Amino acid sequence: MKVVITYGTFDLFHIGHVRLLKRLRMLGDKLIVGVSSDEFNLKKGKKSIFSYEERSEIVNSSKYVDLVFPEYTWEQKREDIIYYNANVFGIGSDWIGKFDDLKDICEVIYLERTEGISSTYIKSVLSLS
Ligand code: C2G
Repeated sequence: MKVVITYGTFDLFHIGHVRLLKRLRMLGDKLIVGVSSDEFNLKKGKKSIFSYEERSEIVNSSKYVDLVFPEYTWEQKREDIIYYNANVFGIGSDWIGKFDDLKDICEVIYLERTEGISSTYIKSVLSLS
């Protein structure tokens, strides 16, 4: 059983998120996702529109996702990977190189971001309408 793990805010769930989760799921047999808590979001400098409860329910509704858990800190990844026996850590290419320190306990993969879409872009379009 090959377990893939990833993390993110996943606010205003959009096609970029879907395509990332789909590709990550194809790398293994199970995909587990750490969804950033509202508090951790603020530490990331993000103010999400939807709460952690709503964002995690939306991510969990994806057919590509098997399990969702809260992401509270930058540092919890190593412990999570060990706890969930994850074989692959994957994330979008905007993070390239940032999590190479995890390579001693799992495969680390950066997948191409989907161009032209982001939660920030959606907010900007909505604020203009
Ligand atoms: N993503 C993507 N294409 C986009 C937008 C996002 O592939 N157009 C990917 C990001 O690269 C990330 C995931 O979707 O892998 C979630 O993106 P965000 O919700 O912006 O999360 P982020 O702030 O990158 O959080 O500890 C890691 C952080 O929690 C990652």
